[in-house]
Amino acid sequence: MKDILKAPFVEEMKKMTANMYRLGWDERNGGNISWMLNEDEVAEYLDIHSIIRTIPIGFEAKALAGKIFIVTGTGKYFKNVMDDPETNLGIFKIADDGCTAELLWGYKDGGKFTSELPAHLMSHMARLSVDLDNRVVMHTHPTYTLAMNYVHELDEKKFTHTLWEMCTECIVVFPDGVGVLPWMLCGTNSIGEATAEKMKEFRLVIWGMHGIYGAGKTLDETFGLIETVEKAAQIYMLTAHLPRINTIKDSEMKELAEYFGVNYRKDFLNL
Ligand code: 2HA
Ligand code: ZN
Repeated sequence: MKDILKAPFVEEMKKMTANMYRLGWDERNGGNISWMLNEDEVAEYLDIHSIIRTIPIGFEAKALAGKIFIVTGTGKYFKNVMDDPETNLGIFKIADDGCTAELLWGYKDGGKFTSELPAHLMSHMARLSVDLDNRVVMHTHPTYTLAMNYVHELDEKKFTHTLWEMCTECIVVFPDGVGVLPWMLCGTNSIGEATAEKMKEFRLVIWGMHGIYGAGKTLDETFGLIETVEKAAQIYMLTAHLPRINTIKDSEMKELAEYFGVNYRKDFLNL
């Protein structure tokens, strides 16, 4: 058996959480990440039939039965994952009943997965229903995106349009736009269900006055989506109080999307 602490998926989680912490997006226990792993790869590091303990999930995720996830722990700080991954992360398999997590590694202090597991697993199911290659769901509190929530209308079309106007790359990176939820109580099945509903349409979902969810094939791709939104939100917040003299026109955004061959939300442009 190879050393789990040297597994690429543990290494990547360490680097990603440290990076996000340093960006100032994941204060205290803010943020959480879930990543569906390849069973054969995990089996090189762990006996996938040796269950440390079982943890109730709190809802039914039948479509994910048998799938293995690495997930950040509840109450744990991104800042601390690098030095102690075995306490701050866990790897578990979803049992056949779809309602139980079978812990294979981690949460060493008796802890468990993030309180946002409903939003994560429901989002995995929603994304997989439209993209079989989706593997990652990431939640974080990016500073400028959050700031923008307080001064910009929380309307999907308007929010996306403003972001697209802020950087030339935006419509190419997230042509599907950004879904927006109003402020809702976090950590609940209800916000999980609402997020998953949006995830059928969008890879990015704003949680009003809380943060953002992203989904993608890899950690890097998912981070890149959120990072691009955050950059656009930063430009917005640096300019929103100043007279706007120039902008990227809708006709230019259309030109970009067509040149790069992306399937964009045509109804989000005013043409
Ligand atoms: O896990 O970010 O939404 C801490 C949070 C809750
Ligand atoms: Zn949060």
